[in-house]
Amino acid sequence: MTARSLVRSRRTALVLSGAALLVAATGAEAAAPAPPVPGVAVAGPQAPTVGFATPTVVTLAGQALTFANGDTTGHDITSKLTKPKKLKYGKKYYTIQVPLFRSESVPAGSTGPVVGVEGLKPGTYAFYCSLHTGMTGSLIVQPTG
Ligand SMILES: [Cu+2]
Repeated sequence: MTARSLVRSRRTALVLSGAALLVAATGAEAAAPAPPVPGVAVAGPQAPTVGFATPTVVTLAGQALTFANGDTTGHDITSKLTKPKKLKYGKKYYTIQVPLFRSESVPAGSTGPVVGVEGLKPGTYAFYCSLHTGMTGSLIVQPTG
């Protein structure tokens, strides 16, 4: 082996080990779990005037959403989109429209679940407070993995 070919093979070895490091780093990044997503919507003081403290809320698909009301009056979270729901009354069936997701009216200083969020597909969903329709926001459901 000449001196020149020895230098060349050492260089090749260095480049290869660099590539191995790069692959290892990329692999570690891909294996890292998705960052946690808050899953909490918040109303703060003066919410009927200033709106939700979290006008944009983010969850992962399948994740629950909690509504925390830090205001001095009750609020809720109601989706703008509705879905049909069949009801039987006597012998007849009726179809009514219900929100895709909603919370009960949450009293001041309390928290409550926003029912129906876990079943949402990834996407962006507009919501409002049915007691103060000027309070509006967006829920972004992110895909998992
Ligand atoms: Cu409200």
